[in-house]
Amino acid sequence: QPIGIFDSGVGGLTVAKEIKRLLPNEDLIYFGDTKHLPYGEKSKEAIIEYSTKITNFLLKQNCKAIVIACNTATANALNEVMQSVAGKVPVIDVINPVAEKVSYEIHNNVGVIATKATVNSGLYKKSIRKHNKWIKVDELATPLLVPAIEEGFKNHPITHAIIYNYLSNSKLKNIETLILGCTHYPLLIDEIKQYYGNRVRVIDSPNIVANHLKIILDKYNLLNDNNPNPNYHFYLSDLTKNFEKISKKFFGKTIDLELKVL
Ligand code: DGN
Repeated sequence: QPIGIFDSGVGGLTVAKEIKRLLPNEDLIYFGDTKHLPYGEKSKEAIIEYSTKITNFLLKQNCKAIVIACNTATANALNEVMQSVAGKVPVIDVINPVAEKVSYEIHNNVGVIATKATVNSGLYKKSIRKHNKWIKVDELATPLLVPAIEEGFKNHPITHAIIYNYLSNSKLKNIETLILGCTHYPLLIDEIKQYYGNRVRVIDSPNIVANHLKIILDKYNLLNDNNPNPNYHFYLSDLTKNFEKISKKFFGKTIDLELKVL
């Protein structure tokens, strides 16, 4: 049985890649909702509709676990996704495992950069404070980063200008730790680290999420140890050149992209 992973676009690939690395025997089905990208600008109702439709589709594909590889979908539709799944398979989101780990390991000022819809939900702050109410959490919406990434503007002066503009915001002035609260952002991790030098620790969220998934699959006896040629299948609600380019780079030449409108 495959693991189902979804995001609005290429962002979830940062999580999928880490899952592939830590769980090399697992079949993966990835759904990129490129037709509705970016989620960060959509209403809660729309994000719930997209997320639950994708979840039902992944359940129909017989997925043994669902990974919501999108912060915006987690922040706005986690409860509804859980309802759709109705306990049939585990659901792993990208905010709670990261917030929990950070709240135990970090004891200083934490900054979160994310889409508008994630920041508006306040879920990172709530989730971190649930475990450790002494941590100061500052969240900043950085909506121009996703379009820049989806346009393939890596190592580009426009992206550098956007990063500089956002990270110099006074809200993030005193942080010592930064959470990339959008699964697209690790694609710019080098540029972000370059801005801070050694001053700020940038959390590796995809690694935390993939580890959490591994623990959950193990707990429910769902790990696949004997599958030397795993299958990776990608569904997209709109076939975009950039997705093709980035997914090939991440997963090699053998990936299978299929258009699927839900
Ligand atoms: N990658 C998604 C996230 O983690 O929030 C959002 C990207 C988007 O659709 N704006």
